[in-house]
Amino acid sequence: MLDNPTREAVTAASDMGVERDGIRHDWTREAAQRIYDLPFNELLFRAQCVHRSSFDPNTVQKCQLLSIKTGGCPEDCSYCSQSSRYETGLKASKMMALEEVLEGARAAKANGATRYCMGAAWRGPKQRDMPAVLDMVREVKEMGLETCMTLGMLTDEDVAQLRSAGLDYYNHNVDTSERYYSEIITTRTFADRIETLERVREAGIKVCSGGILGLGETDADRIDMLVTLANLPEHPDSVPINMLMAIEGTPLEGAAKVDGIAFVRAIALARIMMPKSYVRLSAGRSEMSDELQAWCFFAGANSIFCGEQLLTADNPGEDADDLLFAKLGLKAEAGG
Ligand code: SAM
Ligand code: DTB
Ligand code: SF4
Repeated sequence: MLDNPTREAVTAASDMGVERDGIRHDWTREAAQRIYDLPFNELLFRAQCVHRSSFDPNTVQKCQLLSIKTGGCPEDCSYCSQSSRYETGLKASKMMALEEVLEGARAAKANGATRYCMGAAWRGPKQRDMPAVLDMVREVKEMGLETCMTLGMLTDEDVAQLRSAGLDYYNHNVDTSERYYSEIITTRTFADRIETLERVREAGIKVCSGGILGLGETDADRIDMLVTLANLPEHPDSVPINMLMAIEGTPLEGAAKVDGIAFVRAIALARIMMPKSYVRLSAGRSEMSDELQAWCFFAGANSIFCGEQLLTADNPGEDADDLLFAKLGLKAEAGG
């Protein structure tokens, strides 16, 4: 005879400190590792229980990306197509005109996106760029979309300006564990990233922060990265989990593929440790099977990037996603 699996899972979840509203900021690597290492069925069942306590399990948020300033970036992020240090064949371009950004936002809205995420290939914005960026925030917001920007490191002045323009979210990923970080990026530190996240949070802008799997990191690095996010003073509102899209010409062009089961485990761990955050199944979906994506949704991912392009790389596009949502009986979250 089987024990009552639901009660068992709830009791175990409570041992892990994730019962009721489930917000904890004192995760240890050991506690996280124990969850990550659970038998797969057990882990997914627990993640699904946690997921259902805060979210409708059949609704997925759709966000659309736009690169408002592409390429020519001075930073050396080893995974990135936009760093000027690598020959990736990407053509650098100037900042996009406001009307083009709004055109993209209108199309995104028509496709069911509720958030528009605008990214620039900068170490951080220059003061001279800010007026145009702030206009984009104001006008996209005016269209009834949530606004998100990812512009690199921010100063106090930058966050104050973004806040007063009404920016809803700022994306800045920790990318990997503190230990592994310097293997991937040398032009700014893990501490720099945490500092920008702190500024954003203190200014009252919602935080979007996650990372990438597939940079050559170990399971322990993946767990440490998620523990860092879960132990921030507030859990990020959105946690994008990217699977590396290996870009030709970057130092990581030949990186080994991430094991799908390990990827699902990371999603489940993010869901359990940050029960009220949107966990976004981010870059890499164009190389994932429907089955792998389905497992990610079951493990607690409830947000995706929609559209045919991420910033510079491919994404499945509307037709493929419509089909996937229909097969899985998922619906897109309604806009405000
Ligand atoms: N330049 C800004 C910055 O780095 O903060 C904003 C844009 S940057 C491209 C945003 C994030 O996208 C990175 O932090 C990284 O997590 C993710 N990303 C970039 N290239 C990727 C790739 N090839 N595969 C997966 N994720 C990637
Ligand atoms: C995030 O975590 N992933 C997005 C968004 N935040 C800015 C970017 C993914 C980029 C994938 C590679 C590319 O398009 O160049
Ligand atoms: Fe530049 Fe951002 Fe790419 Fe790093 S991830 S090289 S900062 S665009």
